[in-house]
Amino acid sequence: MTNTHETAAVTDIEHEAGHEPVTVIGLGLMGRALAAAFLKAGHPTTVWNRTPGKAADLVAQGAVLAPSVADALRASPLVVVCLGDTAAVRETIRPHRAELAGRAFVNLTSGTADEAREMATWTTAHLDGAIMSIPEVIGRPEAFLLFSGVPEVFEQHRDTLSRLGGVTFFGADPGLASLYDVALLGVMWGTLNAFLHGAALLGTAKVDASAFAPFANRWVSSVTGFISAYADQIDRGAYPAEDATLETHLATMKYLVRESAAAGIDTDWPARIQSLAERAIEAGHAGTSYASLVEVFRGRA
Ligand code: FVH
Repeated sequence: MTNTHETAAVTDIEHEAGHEPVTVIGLGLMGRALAAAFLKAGHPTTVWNRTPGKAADLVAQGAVLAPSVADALRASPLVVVCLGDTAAVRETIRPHRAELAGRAFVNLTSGTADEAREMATWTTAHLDGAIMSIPEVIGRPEAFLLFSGVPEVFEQHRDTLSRLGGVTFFGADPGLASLYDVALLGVMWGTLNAFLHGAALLGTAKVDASAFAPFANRWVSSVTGFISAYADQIDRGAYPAEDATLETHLATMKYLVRESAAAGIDTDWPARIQSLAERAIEAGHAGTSYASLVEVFRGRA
């Protein structure tokens, strides 16, 4: 077996040459996109998938299909895993974790922060990552990926990982990339739910969703400005109502609930928005800014 120092030296040489070998385990929609991006960038790429037939296109492009997980792990100094969930990673990788010694193990499977921290105990060279993009854009500049874990491992493999898209490293806590991931997905679902609710509401007046979309997009772009201003208030722990008080927001929220009820569409979403604001106001935040709602989410209001 190659020792850690030899593997590290080999990795350095190949890294400098810009084409270190990579193994991709998991060839679902995302795994295939990851492997294709590495291949396109000229990295010798070994792949493994539970259902081997999914490797056919990649093999045609030059990938090597490993006959077993252990062979796939042994093939490269950098191993990227992208499976359906953490249970699949445990089932697939943990029995072979001895093979991870001397290799960088990068888990791009979605999971919780604690799951990432547990996986970090399998090997000394672990990174956990979150992919904030769809398969179609992987390998393009608009794709972005978040990482945390062993800083030296990230630095050593940064260029190779950058073949997938823009990369950001959040430091040594292996759970932090996953925490960012779920927080950002929450932003996505909250925004999309609001859009879908609005589309349903306007649909009752025979307005097409595609007519609503440009206005929604323009408004979301304004809301990004609110996010930056409120982030500063949250960090300062002070919520001066520089734009509107929470009480003013609440009065308008009630229209959204009433309009939804009048239109005969589901009122659950706006009623929840209203209820969050009411809880903050009951806790004394009537005259503060919308950002004071963070105290409700923190469980303090
Ligand atoms: N697709 C996307 O847009 C999102 C973007 C953000 C990040 N996610 C995460 O990426 C992980 C994989 O997602 P995916 O879209 O590639 O998922 P599938 O196409 O369903 O492929 C799943 C692969 O996992 C293999 N697999 C599942 N269970 C097992 C198991 N018990 N043992 C071994 N392999 C397993 C599956 O194998 P097979 O069904 O082809 O044999 C696929 O390779 C995911 O965490 C997303 O949240 C993607």
